[in-house]
Amino acid sequence: MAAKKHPSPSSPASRPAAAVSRDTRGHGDELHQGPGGKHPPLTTNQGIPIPDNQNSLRATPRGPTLLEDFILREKITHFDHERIPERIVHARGSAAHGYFELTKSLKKYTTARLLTEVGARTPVFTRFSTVAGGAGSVDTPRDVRGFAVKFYTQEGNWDLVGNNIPVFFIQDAMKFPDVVHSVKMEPDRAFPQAASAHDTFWDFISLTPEAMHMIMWAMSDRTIPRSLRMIEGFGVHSFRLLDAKRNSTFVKFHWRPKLGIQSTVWDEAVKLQAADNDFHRRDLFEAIQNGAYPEWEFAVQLFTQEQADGFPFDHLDATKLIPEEIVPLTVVGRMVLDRWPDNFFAETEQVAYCPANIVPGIDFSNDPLLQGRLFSYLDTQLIRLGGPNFHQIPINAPKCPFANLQRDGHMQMLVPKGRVNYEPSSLQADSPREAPEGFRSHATPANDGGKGRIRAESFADHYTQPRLFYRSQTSHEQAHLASALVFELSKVGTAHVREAMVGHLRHIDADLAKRVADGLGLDALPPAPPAAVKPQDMKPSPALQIIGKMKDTLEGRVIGILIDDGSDVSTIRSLRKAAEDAGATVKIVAPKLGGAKVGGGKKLPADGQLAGTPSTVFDAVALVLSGEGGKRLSREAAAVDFVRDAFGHLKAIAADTGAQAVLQAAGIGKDAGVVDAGNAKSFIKAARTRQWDREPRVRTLA
Ligand code: HDD
Repeated sequence: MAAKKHPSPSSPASRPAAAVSRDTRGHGDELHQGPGGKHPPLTTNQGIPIPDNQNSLRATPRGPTLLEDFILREKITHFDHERIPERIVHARGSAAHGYFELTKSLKKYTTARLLTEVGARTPVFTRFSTVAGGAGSVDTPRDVRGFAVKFYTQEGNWDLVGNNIPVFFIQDAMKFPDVVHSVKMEPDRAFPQAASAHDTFWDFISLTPEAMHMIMWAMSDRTIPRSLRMIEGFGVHSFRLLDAKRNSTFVKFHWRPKLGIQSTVWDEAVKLQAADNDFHRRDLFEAIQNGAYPEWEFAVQLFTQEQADGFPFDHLDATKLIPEEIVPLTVVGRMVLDRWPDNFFAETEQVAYCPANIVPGIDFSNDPLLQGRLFSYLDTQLIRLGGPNFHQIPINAPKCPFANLQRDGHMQMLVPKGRVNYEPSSLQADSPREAPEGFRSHATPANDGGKGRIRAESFADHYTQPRLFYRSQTSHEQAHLASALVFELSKVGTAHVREAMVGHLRHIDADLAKRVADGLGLDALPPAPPAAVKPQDMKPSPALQIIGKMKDTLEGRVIGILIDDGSDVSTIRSLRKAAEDAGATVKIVAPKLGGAKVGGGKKLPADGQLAGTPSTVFDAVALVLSGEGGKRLSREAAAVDFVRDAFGHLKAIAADTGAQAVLQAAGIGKDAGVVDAGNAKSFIKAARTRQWDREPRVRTLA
């Protein structure tokens, strides 16, 4: 029977009963099916060709459906199981493929081939994540960012599972479920999602003095990054490098972004959650698609046991960092991310990192937080990925040969041959045997002191390093940090929790405590809790800043130019050229996506429509408008907000004469960052940084 023309093969309601046929091939034939090509036949997972992917098998044309329909059942069953349990932490992430290249050999310290063969490239898969939110949460909450790198080395997979902060909340893995429970949605009400600003988190923190150093970092602008391409990464713990004789050198691992480190301001991060939930994911995707491959330097801090013994802190305590001024960083390699995954689920979701994945020549330290992690990750992957064979999933499988006698289990993908699945054995010439050159542990002398649930006294100083961090910041960053504490604690309903936190701050810095107490409207400073160790003053470390370290560059940044009908085309052109010459990407924003008729009547298409493309997604903005356009847009809230927010977020603004009406409607006066659009050079200069001096004019900081 000839098929009639229907609007969609999946809308049977539109199909007259007479046109229904048991043989449905042909329905939809006349519909546009996309570009031509060589399409493989659609099959079931058993390879059985499927002739009809539109209709289930029914007893009659109008039902019921038959249980016999194995094609339907297979399709629905698979769909029902499409979600696996998400990660309990770091559920939301974005990842990319790339490579690590060694630029300086560490041969003197380690046998690990990836750290000794200069010029050799090791494939990597790197996943960035937020910690607290679910897989579908937003990209820009105030949160620590995970920075996990899987190196597929010739000697097996090495996973460096770090964060963008060099310290952690707790000293012992025993406390991990508690800190995570406290920060996740509260269990009775299931909110807030992806936010630490609530009672349970601050209740736990206020009762956990060891968390104070991490809290300083978490309340700093480090947790509201501009881009994943602009974050630092840290292995956090001390690890060991082992030479051929198994002599050990301690090492801390660092990643430093080539584009420099950069953050947003808090109001911008909040508004980005509305502007683009996927801001960081999209930014990473677009950079890689455009060939602007994100890159990091890989650096190490190397130190001996003797040096460690002389530190005024215990390097095995993950709440402590080693200032660069005490042990400098040596750059030994670089990582380039140059390929977006083909499939999000298969790769980014199923990748399973584990700090226990380590290669010969590298070893663990005794850090009790690391020791607990060595257990946790494999355990979580077993349930998350459904069984003991998840290492066979392509993204997790080593790229070097691997062989052992582990067998069977859920989802066994390999088909091992032969009789021998045990060792020692003598029956099979190709059965795997021990590798004498394989992974060996450092013969670390047993610690003094007996077995027990004991926290070392050398872990007891909880306030010296938070003080070091706070006092190392620029005054702008100190104000941001104090304001972040006020913001978060203002969301805490329980007065004694707010007060307990301010009490801790008194040990860190008296002025910080006062600023936060003022910001919360406390009448008096609450008492400081007893401190096991009196905090010391360490020499400030400017390396802990962001503002002081930002690169003076526009490379990798995005400039938005707002236009409308009648805009001056030569101004647009010269701004675009100057921005692109400086390494930035330019996006045109207009009231209509189709674009605007610029001078000369030619239509310039837009990259974003004004209502859906606020200035939060740009690093700096320009408004090029005719007198008419300026008047029109001064009555358009999206345009007024565009420029008002850019001003409030301390961005450079270029405006021509026509655009002044919009600036006036937004109440924007002149300052060093508001420049004439005709002067592209001064705009680019202003755009290379944020206008920090403007901040006191636009908001009250604690
Ligand atoms: Fe963890 C995931 C980083 C302490 C238990 N962690 C996870 C991820 C990162 C980190 C980046 C996401 C990996 C990915 O992209 O899939 N975790 C850290 C850092 C820590 C840390 C830098 C401290 C220095 N973690 C930590 C402790 C425990 C865990 C102390 C448990 C005792 N972490 C886990 C986990 C996760 C995880 C529950 C969740 C999903 C996963 O492992 O694969 O096992």
